[in-house]
Amino acid sequence: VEAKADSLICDPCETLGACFERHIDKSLTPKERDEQALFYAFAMSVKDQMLPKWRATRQLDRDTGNKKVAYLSLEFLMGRALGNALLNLDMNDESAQVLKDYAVALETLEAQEHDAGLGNGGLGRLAACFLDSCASLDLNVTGYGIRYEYGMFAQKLCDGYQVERPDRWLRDGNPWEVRVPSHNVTVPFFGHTESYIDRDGKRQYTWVETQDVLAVAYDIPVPGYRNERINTLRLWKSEATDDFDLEEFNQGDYTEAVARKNLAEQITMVLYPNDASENGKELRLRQQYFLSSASLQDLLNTWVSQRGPDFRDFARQHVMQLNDTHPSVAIPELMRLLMDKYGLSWEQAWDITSQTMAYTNHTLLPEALERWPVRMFAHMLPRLLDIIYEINARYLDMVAHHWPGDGDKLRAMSIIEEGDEPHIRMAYLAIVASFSVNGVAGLHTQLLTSGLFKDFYALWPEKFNNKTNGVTPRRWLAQSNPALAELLGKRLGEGWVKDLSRLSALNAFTDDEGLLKAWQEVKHGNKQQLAELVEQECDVRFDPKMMFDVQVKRIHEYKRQLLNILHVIHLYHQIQQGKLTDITPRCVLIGGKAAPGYAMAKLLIKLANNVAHMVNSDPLVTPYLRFAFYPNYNVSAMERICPATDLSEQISTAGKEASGTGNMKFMMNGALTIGTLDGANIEMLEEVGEDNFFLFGLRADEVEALRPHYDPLHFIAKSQALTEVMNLLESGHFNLLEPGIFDPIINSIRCPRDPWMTAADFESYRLAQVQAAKAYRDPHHWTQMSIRNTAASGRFSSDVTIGQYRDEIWGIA
Ligand code: DL6
Repeated sequence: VEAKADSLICDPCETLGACFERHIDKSLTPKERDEQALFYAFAMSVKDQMLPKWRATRQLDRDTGNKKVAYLSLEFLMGRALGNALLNLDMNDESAQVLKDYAVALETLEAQEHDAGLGNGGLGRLAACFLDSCASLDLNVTGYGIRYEYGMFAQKLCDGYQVERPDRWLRDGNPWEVRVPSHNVTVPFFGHTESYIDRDGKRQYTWVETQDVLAVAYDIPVPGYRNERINTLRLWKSEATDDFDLEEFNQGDYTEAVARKNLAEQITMVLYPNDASENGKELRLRQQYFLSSASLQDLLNTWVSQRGPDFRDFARQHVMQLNDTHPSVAIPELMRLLMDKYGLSWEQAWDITSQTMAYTNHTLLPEALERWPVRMFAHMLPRLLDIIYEINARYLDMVAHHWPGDGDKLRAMSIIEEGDEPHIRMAYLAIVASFSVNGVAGLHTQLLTSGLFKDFYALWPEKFNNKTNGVTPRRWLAQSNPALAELLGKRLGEGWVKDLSRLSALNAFTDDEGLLKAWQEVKHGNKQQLAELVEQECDVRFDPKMMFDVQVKRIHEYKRQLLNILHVIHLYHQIQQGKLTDITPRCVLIGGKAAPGYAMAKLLIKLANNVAHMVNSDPLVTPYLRFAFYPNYNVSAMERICPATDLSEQISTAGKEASGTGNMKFMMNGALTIGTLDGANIEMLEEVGEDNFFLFGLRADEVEALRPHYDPLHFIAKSQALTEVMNLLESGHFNLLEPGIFDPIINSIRCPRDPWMTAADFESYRLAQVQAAKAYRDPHHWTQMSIRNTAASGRFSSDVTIGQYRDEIWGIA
């Protein structure tokens, strides 16, 4: 959708109502005024209301010339924008008033908005929470990302199997974006490098005969919470350049020109739907370079337009935060631009690059650590490969100095991994060139510095730091749980939205019967709403009187949805056997998407659905147990799910989940966690105390110690419950019409090389579940624990995390 020039020149004094009327009159005939069209017009009006402040923010940042941060990320999982904008801008009441005249409810319009699903899961959603916190803390931070035409796929279930459908989220237009052609840049690909001697006798390099792609900027406003700041999320769209077309046309090669145009446009066509696994595809590298180059050119162009081509102050004024290694090709690209375009020497360019780049690691899983074939770089980004080789050569000199005569160390630490097919290790490149490297939770950072990046830590201990993740309390409490927000407001005043540590004041009221009752009523109301949604989406009836036990996140073996399903099978079996002591009626909900090529994850979805079918169709079982798989789990679904959850499942194999952020959303909304000592669970447990958390399972060091002699059969034999579960699963009870389909799952549990050690943790998990069930039977005590969880969640506001990035990495005011 092209920027509507007229919306840009709206009268700054125009009210929301007048603005809405203008949009409706201008663009809609009375017949066209359906809910979708009204949403569009309304969102345009809200955006119009933001324009003066947005402009003023840009002006202020230009005038003050303060240091600025570019948050580079291949993913921004923004979800819907309307509710969040109205909350932050304090326009809810005004909106309701305006919409009264049109006889349409605000919620109805909000429901029309397509989720901006420009991310896979935790990493992309973290970027979105960070943008909200940066704006709310009044920080000059711009998000740079890709405007994918197709976001995260829509998940359908067909006979219990996941089926992927394209997500054309831009189908009805995007009212929030403004196309900004003045920021267009071109990004080169392919071609080759040439060198020449310049007038000063110095050797210079150029990258020639490139195929250039146009990067077009689309800006999205990011309003701070009740302040004057509106930051920008700048998303790049790839288009064919005009020159490129013309040249081909002139040669009369029409079809070739059109085909090339398609190639250019392909770059930003689709988000890769792989969470925590290597993508490895050429198009993915093109996306990474496209984002990195366009964003850096944009920053350099802005600098040069304000300061001229003098870069002596540039490093003092900029930080590029790399959200994982996905945009790490920005490192050689910044070197290239500074040297080849602006004539800086290697040393000058390196000083700037290594003082401005900061890298966040989000995973320890080896398959998620990016390595690109040298061959692919040589073909697609030849000039960048030269630069990477040079960075590596200089850096290896330093390694050789530190570990003299140690060839193995050189090989192990080299940015280039040797072999039949040499690869570039992007994490190593990112560490070498960054002034800061951070993990996303205490344990994760500790495992990075003692394991994966141990040698680098020995070389540069000062680079490494931890920044435990957080989530924004605006979206994840104030907006998604209005009933609880109101209750908190009554008890604590409104200040908690900006300063979540104020929630700790709740601890003083855990014996206040009035609060306990109100807390229970809020949860019950939220559960009623979720029950309606589950019935609508899953055709399963959830009873709000039962415990809501929820695990929603990407489907991955390390997250161990399997452990949860095995526990459901155990409960089902117990109930069928009439062993009803210790049974607390519960509704179990699992939701999440599997990467389309991840067969085991997809099979887990099928297993969950088949087990759910058996559970829900047995009238002896359903009074005690119901089980549903929630299809197409996304940000908007989570907004409905987390306020209604009693028990949050955070059950990954210890040492595998870098942090988790869903765990924090549930905690904020008063769910109790059943979890392992993994990721940020550890810090959550520290905050809330063992009495308010259901802890189980091996610790990370125990997992590693057990690995060499892991014997799942021993754990199965030792646990009567697990033996029975395995027998039932192996009998084909859940797949009578499809014999053998679950064999890969069964074999994985029985396999001594099972990296996730499901069998090892089952019994401890089951016992923790018994504790949770027992605790739930005492509503008074459960509610106290629930309040303590919310009270202890202040540390997990992304405002706290961003405050630490600001002070300890970015050094901005
Ligand atoms: O840091 C955000 C989020 C963490 O909370 C999750 O624990 C972690 O699994 C996730 N990592 C990824 C990996 N992608 N890559 N690379 O999404 O990051």
